[in-house]
Amino acid sequence: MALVEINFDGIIGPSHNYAGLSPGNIASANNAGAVSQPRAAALQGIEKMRANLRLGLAQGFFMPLDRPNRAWLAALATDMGHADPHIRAAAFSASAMWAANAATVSPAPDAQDGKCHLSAANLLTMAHRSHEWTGTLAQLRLAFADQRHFAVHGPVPPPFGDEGAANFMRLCPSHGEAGLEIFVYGKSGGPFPARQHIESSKAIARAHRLDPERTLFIQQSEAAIAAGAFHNDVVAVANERVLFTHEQAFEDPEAAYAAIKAIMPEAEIVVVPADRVSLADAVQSYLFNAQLVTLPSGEMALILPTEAQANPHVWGWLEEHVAGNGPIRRLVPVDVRQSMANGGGPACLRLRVVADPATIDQRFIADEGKLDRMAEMIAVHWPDAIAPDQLGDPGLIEQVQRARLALLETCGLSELA
Ligand code: SUG
Repeated sequence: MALVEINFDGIIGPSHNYAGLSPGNIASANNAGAVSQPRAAALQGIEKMRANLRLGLAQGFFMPLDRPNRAWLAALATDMGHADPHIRAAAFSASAMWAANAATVSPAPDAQDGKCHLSAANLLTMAHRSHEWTGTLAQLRLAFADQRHFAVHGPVPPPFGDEGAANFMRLCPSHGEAGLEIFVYGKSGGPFPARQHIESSKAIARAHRLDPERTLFIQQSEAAIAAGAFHNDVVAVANERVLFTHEQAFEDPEAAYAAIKAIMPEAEIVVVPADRVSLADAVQSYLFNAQLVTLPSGEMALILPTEAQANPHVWGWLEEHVAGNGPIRRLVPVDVRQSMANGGGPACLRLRVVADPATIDQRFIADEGKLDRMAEMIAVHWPDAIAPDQLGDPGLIEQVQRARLALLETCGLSELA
């Protein structure tokens, strides 16, 4: 069985808007009240997938969730016509696009039962994300229905926050071999919420039947959270034997590196020093919110937002790294500006699953033809623009619901309706 890394991107939903719903996420706060462009946003996401396919990478996708979430509003004894504005915005958010937050995934070689485990994240720290998991779980159960190969778990119960793979890294000699799983958690007390609680990470490690000898729990630095790294994947990313990290990503970096090396001596830790790239530059440019991938040639590439190219400190450091002997051999900037303006870079938009693609429901696997058909659908149905005061507009709500149903039908996934 050939295990490969497949990136599942969240299709950017037709209700994409800037409501400023995520305290601690600087881009979301700065763009609160701006007019969004859902059609352009979704097409940027499709182009990112297309570019990855052309690099020879395996690509999948997840459908947008049904928004507004009427069941959630009903549980709050309200509806879009009557809800308070912040509840209305939370019900309407397209935040499920950031698929890195959908689940934590432990590939089969790491689990004692030899299955790939996926745990839907509860995302309970942010109201607008706390109701994603029901739709996400339904989709995971469909895509990874083959129980010989996959075990799909529901979310960790409250009050323990879990943000899925955004606070999770895996180091391994190659994707298909047993690896070291690293859970990064935050401690409350700073100016912004610490969204990933250690209790959740430990529960997931147990549910996934991981080997405790090859599992680490590392504390995210409080300075990073305070600087706007609301998820660890804003300041660090791993691929195979390489960890690419900001110097201030972890509360005790030297202890973290030593613990990693003790389990995996061949790990290569590339640290970007704070005197070259400040935490503020890292958060503004999303340099680390990149897809660090192994190309078919065996070389590693960093698929990163164009904002990183525009930041001279960041780009200068990267160019030096590539010119030298560092493990990252190629830089591939992608335009995901609509998502970036809500604090979601290339890495936020994808969930990594290491599996044999043949064991996954093929309706979730991308090829160029499917991407073409999706792009056509999006061009016809996705709203051109959404201003924050439009969120309760019945005409917009109807358009958003119809648009999603049209995409589901195009992908043969109407059963998710
Ligand atoms: O949870 N933004 C998302 C961005 C998630 C990024 N994901 C990762 N780092 N993996 C969040 O903060 C903004 C929504 C708004 O403000 O309307 C938002 O939810």
